[in-house]
Amino acid sequence: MPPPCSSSRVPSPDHRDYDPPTMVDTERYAASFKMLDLDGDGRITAAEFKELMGTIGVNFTDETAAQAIAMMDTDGDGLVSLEELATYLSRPHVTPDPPDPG
Ligand SMILES: [Ca+2]
Ligand SMILES: [Ca+2]
Repeated sequence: MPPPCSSSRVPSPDHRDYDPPTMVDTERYAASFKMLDLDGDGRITAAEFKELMGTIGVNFTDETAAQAIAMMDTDGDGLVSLEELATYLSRPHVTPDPPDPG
């Protein structure tokens, strides 16, 4: 006995290709990134970070700015991309350590 065909009783869920939801939502952080990326080249440098901090009245030295960049720079090229910024900002944060008086 052949099985009945052309049965449309089972609703077929959408099995279309879609991007896996594991990527960080960079769109969410694009505005913040643009604020930091002063020259608009798509990368935040330590100099840009330092300058931006200066505009809001926070004095960063070259060294502290580089340290801040390094915290976000996951691939180690010394620059922060939108993906890196988004990854950093979307990550759960721990309480930052107080500065070491040295
Ligand atoms: Ca830049
Ligand atoms: Ca990087």
